[in-house]
Amino acid sequence: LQQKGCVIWITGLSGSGKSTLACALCQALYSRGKLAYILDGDNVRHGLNRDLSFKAEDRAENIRRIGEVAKLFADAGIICIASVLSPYRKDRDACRSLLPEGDFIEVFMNVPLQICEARDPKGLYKLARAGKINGFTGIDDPYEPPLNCELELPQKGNNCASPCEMAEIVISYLEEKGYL
Ligand code: GGZ
Repeated sequence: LQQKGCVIWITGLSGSGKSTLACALCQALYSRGKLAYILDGDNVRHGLNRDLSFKAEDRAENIRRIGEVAKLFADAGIICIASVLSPYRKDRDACRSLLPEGDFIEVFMNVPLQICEARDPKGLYKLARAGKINGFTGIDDPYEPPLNCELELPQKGNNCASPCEMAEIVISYLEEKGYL
């Protein structure tokens, strides 16, 4: 097998750009002839995880299942990109522990709440502020930022980085670590 699998776990608030980065990264990998697959929390919740709500134990189960599926992809030699809000540190760490050392690459989309809320692409922050969604991450449910992630984006002093530029930063990391 030519390709070594791994999991790129993108965490961050709603509206921080996780899905956008996942798409840009997937395209950058395809253009290099590498097989990649995106598991997006929001999408997976329409099928495999359609029985789960946003209460803490259901989020934990959502993340556990996505972590297990991501591991299967990595075992198959595929670069699996998981774009999942995954607000609780212990749930992300449990996914990390499923994989061999180095194969779980945590990418933190470090975008302040204020900016995510201003973007509000789906109008969900507005609904949460109006009390129409309860337990919305960042409003009335916590987000625990990673303490030891492999990458943080956008990088310091580069708030204008485009999704493609951020994808290239991840690509460089993968090259450096021998995954590409
Ligand atoms: C957070 C919510 C909620 C609540 C619906 N809290 O911008 P989006 O829309 O696409 O990202 C959010 C997505 C999060 O799903 P995940 O499966 O990634 O979350 S978790 O890891 O916490 O299980 C948002 C939408 O679902 N959404 N209600 N209450 N985000």
